[in-house]
Amino acid sequence: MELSRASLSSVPAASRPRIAAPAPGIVHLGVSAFHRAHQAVFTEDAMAAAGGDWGIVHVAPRSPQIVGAMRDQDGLFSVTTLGPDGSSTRVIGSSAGQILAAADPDAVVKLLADPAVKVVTLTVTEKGYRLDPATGRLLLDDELRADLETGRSPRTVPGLLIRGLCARRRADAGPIALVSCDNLPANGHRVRGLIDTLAVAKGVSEWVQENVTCPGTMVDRIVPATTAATLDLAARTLGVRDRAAVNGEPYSAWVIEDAFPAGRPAWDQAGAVLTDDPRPWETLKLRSLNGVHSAIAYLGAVAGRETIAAALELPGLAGVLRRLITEDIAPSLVPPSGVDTVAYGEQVLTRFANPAIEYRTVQVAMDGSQKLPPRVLHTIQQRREAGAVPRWAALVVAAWMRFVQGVSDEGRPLPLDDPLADRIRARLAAGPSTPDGVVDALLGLDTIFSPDLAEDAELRVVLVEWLTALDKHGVAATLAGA
Ligand code: CS2
Repeated sequence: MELSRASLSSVPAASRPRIAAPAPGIVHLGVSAFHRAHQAVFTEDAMAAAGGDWGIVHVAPRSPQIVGAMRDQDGLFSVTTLGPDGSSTRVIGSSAGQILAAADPDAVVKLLADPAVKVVTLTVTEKGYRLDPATGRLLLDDELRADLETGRSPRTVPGLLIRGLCARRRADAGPIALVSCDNLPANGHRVRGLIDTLAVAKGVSEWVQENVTCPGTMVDRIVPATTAATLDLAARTLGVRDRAAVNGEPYSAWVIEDAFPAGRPAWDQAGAVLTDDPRPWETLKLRSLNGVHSAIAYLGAVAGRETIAAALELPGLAGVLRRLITEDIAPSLVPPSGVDTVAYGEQVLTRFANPAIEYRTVQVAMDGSQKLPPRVLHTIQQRREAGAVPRWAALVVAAWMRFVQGVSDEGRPLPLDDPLADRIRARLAAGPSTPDGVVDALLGLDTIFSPDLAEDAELRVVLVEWLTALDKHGVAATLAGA
């Protein structure tokens, strides 16, 4: 039997949704596994605690499978929490509709102009915003230009948003909050910059200034991609098949800037922290969690380790990561008051070691061109401005430079899944394959490395040293000798 409203009576009572089918109040763009295990759960819990019409209309930009699965299941899906000593599964009922934007972009535009919709949340990954990773400025490429300048249905996320806002203005549907739930630095500010630029292009700046807010957020839960094992475990626990099942770690956190002009769910009653400035949390999390995750991913993938937890067992790696956190990351930031960066880093390492979470190193390694700046390069930049040489953060960059060459220490191919893959390959092919040649070729990618970093001779020396060690001795011996 398949999961659906009709089959819910066969699901164990403790796993059933905590709310009845809600009326829509939120549009969510990007129906990722992470979203389903994070904002969808917080929103269900908020409605269970305090009511409100905050059902989520799920909009997938271009993934027919998830829209099909959720439609077949009346919007229901399950989240399995995987602890080191056992798991629990619950069905989430906060979805109030599902749309495939690629098939029906006008339906999305119409929805954004509906006065019942008061909040838009987004998990479209770093690259979905079309921002230059080094500067945060909007990249007006041909596709986005066509969304802005022609009457065709929008194909990009920024195009959908601005078209929806223009329709909302015409419909006089009232104010709205656009909430990025992606790991972008100062995500609220970046979305604000993006929307303001588009609003100027469309001549709607005044309305957008008065009616649209872009609250910043820090989002956190480790949610690996769904596999056949995820689906099997959900089916065994629920007694029905769930094609939209996800799994994640027990830890979950959400810090949200409280700037919602038309109201919001009582997320605070579901464990989220509402604040006037989430940025200290964002910086802490991006550099100390995501930066360390990327470090393990590049070193682990090159060393031939499949998962993050398996990579963490590489002799010497945990010690290197502790030095990265203590010597480079902690001095690069001011943590939220009452939080100690080194203690936070220890907690992160414990979370990464959870053996029940099978997060593949190559999944975290993807999109490095987008991830490196906020996760690692901002740490390096800050330390260089303070006159220090952040050796361990430089090792992470060298490991990325080693990874993008596409072959592991054991000679196996490594996937380069990155929006800049062609440029990265072209630069590598144009120069010598020596450590010096590779470092120079990649530092020349100006959408990743700011001029300050690209022209930093002292940093270059450390990168060449690390890359030489990785090339000559491999990851295992480099870590052992570090
Ligand atoms: C990960 C993140 O895939 C990745 O790049 O670093 O998805 C990470 O698991 C989450 O941000 C944790 O909150």
